[in-house]
Amino acid sequence: MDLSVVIPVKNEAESIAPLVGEICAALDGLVEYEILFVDDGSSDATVGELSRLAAETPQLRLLRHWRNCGQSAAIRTGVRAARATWIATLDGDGQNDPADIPAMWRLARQAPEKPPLMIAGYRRKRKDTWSKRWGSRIANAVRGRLLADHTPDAGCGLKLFPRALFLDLPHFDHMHRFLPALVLREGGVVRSMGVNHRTRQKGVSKYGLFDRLGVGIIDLLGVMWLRRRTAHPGLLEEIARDSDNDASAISRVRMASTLR
Ligand SMILES: Nc1nc2c(ncn2[C@@H]2O[C@H](COP(=O)(O)OP(=O)(O)O)[C@@H](O)[C@H]2O)c(=O)[nH]1
Ligand SMILES: [Mg+2]
Repeated sequence: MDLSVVIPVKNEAESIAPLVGEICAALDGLVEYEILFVDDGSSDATVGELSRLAAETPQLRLLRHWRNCGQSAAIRTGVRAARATWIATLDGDGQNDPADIPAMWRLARQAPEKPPLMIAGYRRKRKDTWSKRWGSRIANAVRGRLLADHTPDAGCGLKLFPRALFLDLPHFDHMHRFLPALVLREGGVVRSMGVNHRTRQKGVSKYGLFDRLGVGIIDLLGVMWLRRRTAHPGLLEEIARDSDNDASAISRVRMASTLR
């Protein structure tokens, strides 16, 4: 399998069916894929709706947290359960456009295997409220300044990356907002790609402007600390025993790669 599309959802019952249709339309015939929804303790009809769709969509899988653990934990659950080498994430409310995934996929396929690449969506024209757009603009500016992640829209839900890369990253609540900085810390590369963004048609936003501010500052300090406390060995050298010629001799194999 090529690609696992991981979608965290909380109370998105009405948005799911159209989103699944769009994902299939974008990926059918292009890649071998699965769609992994991670329900995070929804109290609406999300699980029923997903079960109904799973019966008619063979590539759809449903994972469920029994209690609400947050968007980052749901993404991690999906990535861990994923069967493909590559992961695409997107929001479950339909604001991200699945039609952007093929371009991201093509870019990923052209890139060398090392260093590992994350492609981050960049919502050129955000279709959110004025307060959310400005809140996000300020958060991205502060984040970019303090973390030097060179990513204009770190919070965009649409991203594509190797599964193994994500699983190497430190995990904490709301780490999904810091993925570019964490990937750079791991020796990876991040490229931003302009993507479409749409108005939420159904359901309500789960995040207000101020509810993330306090903990967001603590997260930012935590990621700054993580980035400072990193040591990379650079080239990895494996020293192998050459048993054919002389049991005590060693042959040095220089692997032209980084540790990752
Ligand atoms: N699994 C999980 N998903 C969540 C949670 N909160 C939000 N989401 C999902 O994360 C995505 C983005 O949330 P949304 O409310 O649209 O945020 P906004 O676009 O910033 O207003 C949507 O798919 C939500 O269903 C949560 O606590 N757990
Ligand atoms: Mg949204």
